[in-house]
Amino acid sequence: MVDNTQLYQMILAPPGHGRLRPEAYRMHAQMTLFPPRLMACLALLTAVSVCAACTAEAPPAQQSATPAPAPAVPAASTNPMVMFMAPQDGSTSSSPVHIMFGAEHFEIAAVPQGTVETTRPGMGHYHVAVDSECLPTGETIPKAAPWTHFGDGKNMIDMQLPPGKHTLTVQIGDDLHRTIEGLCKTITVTVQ
Ligand SMILES: [Cu+2]
Repeated sequence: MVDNTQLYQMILAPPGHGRLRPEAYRMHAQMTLFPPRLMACLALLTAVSVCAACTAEAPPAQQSATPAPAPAVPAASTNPMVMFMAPQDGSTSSSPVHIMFGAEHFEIAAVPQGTVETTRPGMGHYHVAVDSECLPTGETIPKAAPWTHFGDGKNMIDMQLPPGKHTLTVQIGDDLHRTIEGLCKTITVTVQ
């Protein structure tokens, strides 16, 4: 026997309860239309197409692996270095000689004002010497001839030189005027 309350609940069933039925029917229909074996085939096809995509993308991956050594070359050239922008090595010029320095992968900066007790990594200033070689690494560059300090951070000077052949040396020193490994360059010029 179904009393009135049960009948009422059957007629006015909660909406959620009502939706379960069509859902179940849809699932049943899917199982009928796409039985597990077909679903397995579809899954396999999907896997094959994914693998095909992998194969298609494989050649670019190999191509990008081939030029990989190329960036290693610029990486090696990131070493700090110093050079003469002018005059050219082996050139002849009249006095005063216009001398200009350049640096790569190193920051040229004026020595800080006041008492300097520490150095700033990767920063320094130019020094030039006439008829003198590079000083050993870590040595303090004398504030005397033949050395000229560019503690203001400048990179050029017009220098009076006697006629004849001269060597010019540019060497970077840190804020305590100590030489840094690899940051020295010597050229030869002839003054008319
Ligand atoms: Cu100095």
